[in-house]
Amino acid sequence: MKGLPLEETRQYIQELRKLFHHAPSQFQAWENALDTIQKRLQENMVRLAIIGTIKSGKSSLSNALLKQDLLKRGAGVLTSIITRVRYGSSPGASIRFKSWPTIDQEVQNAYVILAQAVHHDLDRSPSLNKPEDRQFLKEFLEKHSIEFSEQYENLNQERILLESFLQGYSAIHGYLKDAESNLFLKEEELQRHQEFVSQKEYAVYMQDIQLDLPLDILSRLEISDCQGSDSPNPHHFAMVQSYLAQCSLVIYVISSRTGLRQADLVLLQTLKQLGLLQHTLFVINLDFTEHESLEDAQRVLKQQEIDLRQWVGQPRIFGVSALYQLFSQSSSPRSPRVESQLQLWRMVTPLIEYHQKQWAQLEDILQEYAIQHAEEVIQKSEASHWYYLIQKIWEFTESAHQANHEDTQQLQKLQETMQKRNQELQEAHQSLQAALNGAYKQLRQTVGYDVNLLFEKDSSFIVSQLHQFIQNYQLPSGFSASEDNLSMQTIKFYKNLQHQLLIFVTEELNAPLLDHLKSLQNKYLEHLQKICAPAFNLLPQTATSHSEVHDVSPLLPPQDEISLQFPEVSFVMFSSTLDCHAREKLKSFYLLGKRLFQKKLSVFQTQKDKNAEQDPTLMDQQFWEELLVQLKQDASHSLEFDILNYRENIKYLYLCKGLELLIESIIKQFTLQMESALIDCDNLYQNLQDAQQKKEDFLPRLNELREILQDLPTQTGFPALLRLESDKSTLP
Ligand SMILES: Nc1nc2c(ncn2[C@@H]2O[C@H](COP(=O)(O)OP(=O)(O)OP(=O)(O)O)[C@@H](O)[C@H]2O)c(=O)[nH]1
Ligand SMILES: [Mg+2]
Repeated sequence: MKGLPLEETRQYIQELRKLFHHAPSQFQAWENALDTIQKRLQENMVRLAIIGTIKSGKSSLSNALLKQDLLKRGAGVLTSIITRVRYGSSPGASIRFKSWPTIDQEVQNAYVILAQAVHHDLDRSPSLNKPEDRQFLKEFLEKHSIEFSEQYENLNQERILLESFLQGYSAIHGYLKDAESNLFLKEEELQRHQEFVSQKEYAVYMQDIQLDLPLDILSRLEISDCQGSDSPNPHHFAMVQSYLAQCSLVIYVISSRTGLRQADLVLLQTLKQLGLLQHTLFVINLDFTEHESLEDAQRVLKQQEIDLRQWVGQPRIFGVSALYQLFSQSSSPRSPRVESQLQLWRMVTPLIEYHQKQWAQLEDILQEYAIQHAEEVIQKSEASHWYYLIQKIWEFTESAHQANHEDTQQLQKLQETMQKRNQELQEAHQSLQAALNGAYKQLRQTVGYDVNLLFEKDSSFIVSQLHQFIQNYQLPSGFSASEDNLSMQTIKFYKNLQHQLLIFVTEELNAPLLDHLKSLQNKYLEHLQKICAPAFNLLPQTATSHSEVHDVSPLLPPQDEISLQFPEVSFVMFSSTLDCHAREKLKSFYLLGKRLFQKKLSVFQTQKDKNAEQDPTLMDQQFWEELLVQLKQDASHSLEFDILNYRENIKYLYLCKGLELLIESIIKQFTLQMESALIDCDNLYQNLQDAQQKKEDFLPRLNELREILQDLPTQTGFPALLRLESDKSTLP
């Protein structure tokens, strides 16, 4: 990572290792500590989400920032996933596949909807991994292909999904496991990731994708190209929302052709609810062919500014052409088509100069934001971890140097001090573990209480809004009371209700829920921070006993708090939970509908016979209204079950799981710091004895290394390390 000289530190440890053959565990401990710092810096990246509606130019803009045409442009709606791009020392892609249980759930949900429409075997739960079930699905789709394409157009989504799963099976199944799994593509295969994104028979199997590139811009930023927020599938938007919840910076792409549209309002609302509007840069993607003059483009930009002002006081707006930037600055060779497009633009458009200025500003502001954030993070914790490590290495080299000069009495004193310190640290480790165990037990209860409150029937905004939604739900038009189409009507009802509910939940509830969970996480983090602080503060203190023996540089003052981050636990959105158990739900809707239908139909018939003069359409309407009341009751009941299920998942699979991982990582961090602080006395002396025999080589090299280490901290603004007093005489 840039910022701290971590690579130099690693090389330094390796050099030192060559000199001391007998202390492998000591060096391993330092290397582990370095790895952790590196990993934590990586996790503390500025996450930049590139969002906007479909085809606004998000992928073109991401590519322009990366200076290469790498991410699939015009990826299409069906295959929407998020592509994360991170720093990596060599280029590569990691494709994450869904787990078998997730795939089977999707297959079964799609199957049951199709099967119900054509009165097929509803009790079957086909599993894609079984050859006989694949054959069964294949025959099922073939048998009803005409019905599906001619009569049941509204079931297209399910049909295409099943077909894609079947088509992609032979190529993909080797990668799949019971848990999510990864496929890594190395440098020369990198472009292949586009196949996975753009071909729906592969894309249906994918969870998400991460690219690693050795680019400067990524040293502080993780860039994510998100799918269009207005995809007809509400789950796509839910994925964007859950990614946004982890982001600290957003680029919002708006096409100059369309400006802000209805679909943008929902996205803006989400940004507002997640508190991200102040951290959003708006890019108006200028289509050069649309604007004849600079004035025209500026007029469009002005209008966008007026519209956006309703959302954010001073929107930061940039008018650029993502495609021009990409084509003109791409590091890869240009195709003849791209070359002629560029030439044409250069001849006809009056916007190039304006674009260039705006682009430069956009890049500057991104840099500035990333550096500022990185500094905040570094200052907050990692720099002090690194400095602490450096001081430990320094103490080791100084002790080795000293031991080489001093008499046995001094050596013994040094050894005793080190042993005492080792013991103190072991004790601190034990008490930290005990304190965290206790805290975890208590926090589990708090989580239970907090989450129950969030979903409590009478007080929760979530539950009350959901019930309100069901109450206000209206049947879609086109229902009629005849028994022969009951099955299709039930599906229609189920699909419509489910779809409306999904949209409602993603648009109205997901964002406030995420925001609420974030504040719960922060509350737990603060609590744990207080618990850990004493043990972590002990780390620098234990060293003071050593500085009493030798005048080494003063260590960092104790920190009031250590910086903790809630770990990345995969979060299931409420909207996804609603899609589970489609088979059971649909069946129960169907049975309920059938039962009511038969009962009502006979009542209806007798009433109709008795009141021959009453308007039949009115009675028909009355029948559906009564049926609707019953169906709503059933839907409410099933929703309550979903809420309960989701509530428990949030508690145990998300928050408690996160806390468990967090506590694990705190202990690990402490252990690592402790291990890097422990000086392996026995090995040190064995090393020194060894070195005595080849003194001529050893001492000069050790002195060289001490020189290098002494100044390493000054690169980051820390003071140089202080030499041992007694050393002065031995220096030339
Ligand atoms: N003419 C023209 N085409 C553009 C412009 N910007 C992007 N495109 C093209 O429009 C198509 C969609 O652009 P993308 O960058 O893929 O847009 P997106 O927002 O990522 O689209 P989705 O991911 O499908 O939502 C691609 O074929 C681009 O090459 C532009 O300013 N002018
Ligand atoms: Mg795209």
